[in-house]
Amino acid sequence: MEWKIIHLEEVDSTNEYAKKIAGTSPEGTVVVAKRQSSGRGRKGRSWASPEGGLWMSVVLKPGKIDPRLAFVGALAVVDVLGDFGINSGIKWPNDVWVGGRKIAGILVEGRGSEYAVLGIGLNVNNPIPEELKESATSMMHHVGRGLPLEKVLERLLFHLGGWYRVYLERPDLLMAKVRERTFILGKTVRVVEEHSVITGRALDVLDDGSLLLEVGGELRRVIYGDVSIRPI
Ligand code: BT5
Repeated sequence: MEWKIIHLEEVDSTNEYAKKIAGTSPEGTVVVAKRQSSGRGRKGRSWASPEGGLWMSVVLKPGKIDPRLAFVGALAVVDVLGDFGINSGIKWPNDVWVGGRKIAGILVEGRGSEYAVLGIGLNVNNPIPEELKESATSMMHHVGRGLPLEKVLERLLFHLGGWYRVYLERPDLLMAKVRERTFILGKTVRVVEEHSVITGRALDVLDDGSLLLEVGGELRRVIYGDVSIRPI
């Protein structure tokens, strides 16, 4: 993949910026900002984005938007962390965790068949806000020193390109890797939906990206996007 990188000092959200230019920009356009003034998670949640982290969004044109694109980002993050000696796992559907804490989040947005924007927030050298100290961590914390952001970005794009190709050509292999990296499988989890909470054992990630749960002896399929999962 040919990457074309747009570096910004500050922006509201790299996903918002990328969506604005996606229609007229080629696949592989990357928007990176030093700071986001209103970084976003799913469902309007906010994403803390002080200077020192890697906040970026990539314009992709795979033909249709598919929630499994989030796994392309998550697998690439797991690989980058591996390059820096950090062991991590995917917390379905869109987080990467290290040692019980969230180090990265993925946000996929898009417009039908036109484009997809794959946003990745990865805590690198940035401070973790006080209210997230119990639940979030950074690469610097695990490596014991600050890391060159440019190098982290370069490795991330390298892995993203690789996993994106696997997604396009062999989605079955992508999903096999996701299963291997998903650390909640076999564990009891709490699934928090908008109006309900269910507790069950996570059995599998299915080929369409949904999570298969066993709840009181019955199988339940949980679709990506509507839930957050808490290990218990
Ligand atoms: C996510 O949402 O995890 C997706 C985050 C995507 C962020 C990237 S940064 C570049 C691009 N531009 C954007 O505006 N967004 C993308 P969700 O699963 O909804 O998780 C959000 C929750 O994570 C928040 O409610 C906090 O609890 C927690 N959180 C916020 N900031 C965090 C941080 N820096 N590190 C770890 N956890 C954080």
